[in-house]
Amino acid sequence: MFFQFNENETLPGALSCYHKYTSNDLLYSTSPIDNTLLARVSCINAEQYEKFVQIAQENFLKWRNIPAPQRGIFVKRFGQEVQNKKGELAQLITLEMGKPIRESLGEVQEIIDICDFAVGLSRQLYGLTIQSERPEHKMIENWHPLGLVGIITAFNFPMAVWAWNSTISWVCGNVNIWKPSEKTPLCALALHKIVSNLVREMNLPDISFVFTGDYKIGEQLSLDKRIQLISATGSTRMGRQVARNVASRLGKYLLELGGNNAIIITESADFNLVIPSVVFGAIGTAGQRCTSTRRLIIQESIYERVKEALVHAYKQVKIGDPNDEQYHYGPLIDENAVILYEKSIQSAVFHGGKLLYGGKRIESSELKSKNYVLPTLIEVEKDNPIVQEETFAPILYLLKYKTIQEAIEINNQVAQGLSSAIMTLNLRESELFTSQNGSDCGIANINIGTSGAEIGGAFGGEKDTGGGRESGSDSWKNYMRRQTTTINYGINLPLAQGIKFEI
Ligand code: UN1
Repeated sequence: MFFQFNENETLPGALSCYHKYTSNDLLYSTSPIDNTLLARVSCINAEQYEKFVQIAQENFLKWRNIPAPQRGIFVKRFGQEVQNKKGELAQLITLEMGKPIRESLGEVQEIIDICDFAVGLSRQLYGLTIQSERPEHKMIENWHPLGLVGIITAFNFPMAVWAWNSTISWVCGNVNIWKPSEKTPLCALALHKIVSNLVREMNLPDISFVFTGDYKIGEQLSLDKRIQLISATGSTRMGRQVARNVASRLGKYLLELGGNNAIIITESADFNLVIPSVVFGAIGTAGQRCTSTRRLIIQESIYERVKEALVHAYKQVKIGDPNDEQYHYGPLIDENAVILYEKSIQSAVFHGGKLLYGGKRIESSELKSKNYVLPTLIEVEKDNPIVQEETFAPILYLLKYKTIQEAIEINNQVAQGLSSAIMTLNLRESELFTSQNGSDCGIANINIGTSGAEIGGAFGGEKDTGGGRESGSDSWKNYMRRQTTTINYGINLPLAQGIKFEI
């Protein structure tokens, strides 16, 4: 495989190298499929941190002077390299993170897609021209690169989320420092190797750095004044800390945090769409997407029918080695995730929830680790406290509603505000759901589920989800600074607001 790392090899621009056995601070990358140790990866130390931030600053001065469309050519080449290695990159995601191979291929496809998007953007970083109130004056808006951008990512999308940020940030003229999840450092190093080879080949400065380590590296980046923007994806707890740190130095941040996503199933819902959307949303990636469906809000007249259809569908779900395409999902990321799954189920039941399906870890000699769990359906009342929690596992809570207003209220009653959906053929319901009186989430879908967003839209959500928008639409504006210029092309100096000043 192309992503083999040699002992003590240092990648250009990276601080990470693969040590077989060392006593330094190490990350242990293990496969959740069978708990084998894949690699020990060294964490960066203080000296390396300093050295590489300084190099990044110097390289930014060169990179920002390369015209944006030429920066786009680099991103285009990067996308092509990723396309050439699509299968191997997907295998690495499945190996290190455990998601089904088809989903890993989808994740790599997201990288290729965002590269295309960023290349197009590299010729479209438009500012406005604005009418001046003064004679012989005009106003224009310029967008300039920010500088250094810190990208903190989670284990569940160990490649694509970095790519949403990095590719757009590159065409905007920034140099990126990536702090990947400590659970998936190899995914980061594999992509970094592609970037490093390419910058060498294209004779460009190093514009990408990987800082491996635990949360302390993220903390250091968020407190570092030299990093103009921190884009962080992960838990709300982590996001709050990053926001506090970055705000204390008045830096910029972009947060994409937890979701607690619901689908409203109305009386008019098309059943052929309902079951596949719900099942993919709830068990895809073993329920470890931030867009995973966690709650179903079902109209009471069709409640029993939906419940029965779901129990029937859940019985068909196959769990096993994620490399084997016959399985719908593989292991959870680690033992800790299984414990959280078990605790959430216990809590749901303790507070009156009724377990309809699943609810336990799978004990089977065919599975090579104990990280595999059954998909779980639990009937709950809307005041069950567990409904407020985001558990990264395939647990789906079923709730009942009477009126569409009540359904929207339940949708919005959680702290998070990432994704939401309604299944309806009724125009009034779908329009209400997507109106200012409807869903309070960043994503509000009609007749599709909550997960699997395309890269072309702005991705992110409100409230505890952090308020940031990444990926498509005009998210690029987060990665640049705006400058307003007023130009006087006349021989007089009229002041704005008609103020008179004579000397
Ligand atoms: C995430 O889980 O952090 O919309 C990102 C989706 C994917 C991205 C999820 N395109 O489900």
